[in-house]
Amino acid sequence: MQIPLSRTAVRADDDVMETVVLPAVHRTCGLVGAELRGLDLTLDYPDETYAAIEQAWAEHGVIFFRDQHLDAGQRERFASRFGTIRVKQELRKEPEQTRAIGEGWHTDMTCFDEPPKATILFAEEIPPWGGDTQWAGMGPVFEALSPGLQATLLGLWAVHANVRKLGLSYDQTDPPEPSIAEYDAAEGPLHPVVRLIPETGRKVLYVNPEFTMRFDGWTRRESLPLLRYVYEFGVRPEFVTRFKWAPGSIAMWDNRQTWHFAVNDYQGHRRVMHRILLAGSKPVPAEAL
Ligand SMILES: O=C(O)CCC(=O)C(=O)O
Ligand SMILES: [Fe+2]
Repeated sequence: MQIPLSRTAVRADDDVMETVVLPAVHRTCGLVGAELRGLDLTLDYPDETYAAIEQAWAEHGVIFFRDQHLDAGQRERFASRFGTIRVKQELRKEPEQTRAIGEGWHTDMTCFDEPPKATILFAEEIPPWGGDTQWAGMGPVFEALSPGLQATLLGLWAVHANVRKLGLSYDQTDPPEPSIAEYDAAEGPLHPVVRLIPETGRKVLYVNPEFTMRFDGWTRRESLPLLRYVYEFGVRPEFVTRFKWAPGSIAMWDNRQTWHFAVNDYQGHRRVMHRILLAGSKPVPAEAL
């Protein structure tokens, strides 16, 4: 059923507003993800509407909109409501390309001291089947660990891969296999293993399979068994939501508290997305209890 739009939504050049329109929030799974309905994102809304979107976003980790056909200017205008745009790019996989960006569980760019706060993906062209994306919620994952393991992780920091890793993943649309030697060659920033989400006060696990190399003060060999444990635990189905795209779909994920995985199962078909990254800040460590 189509939810009627409130008359309070106005075109960008109209300064008349009456009452506030709020999105309807529908969880996509029990622990992570929500679809927001009832808004037309080509319109400008009062601040309260964006505050409601932000609240749902912080709470659910990743939010989705459907049937929003925005042009480049409208995409930027929408994204700017939530922060400073750091990167704008097209994410395109052509029918003859076999590799895809993000086909492994990861958080975007934790190889930076200040990893992006969020990523927004706008779907333009979607293959006839496949090409879904999955997200795992690191708040629910941390909360489901034992108090003993939570306490251990709360005291730790982790070394993430050097920024050169970024080139392999993001500079090319069809990246070659990363070389283990290059992956291990240089170390990058230190991030807390458990970070705080200030808006909700939530503690979230902040290591990820793509960029985290080892715990600070531990060797990689010592770190891997525990890292592998949380990587396996973190993608249990109850922590994961999966989104089926259509042209006009939007996913925006809080890159501080989710991992994502682009499912590369549409060989021979084109997929075109527009991607905007919002600037982040140095992760705030969660305090030990
Ligand atoms: O294409 C996708 O679904 C997600 C790709 C990805 O990892 C990203 O945009 O950061
Ligand atoms: Fe990504």
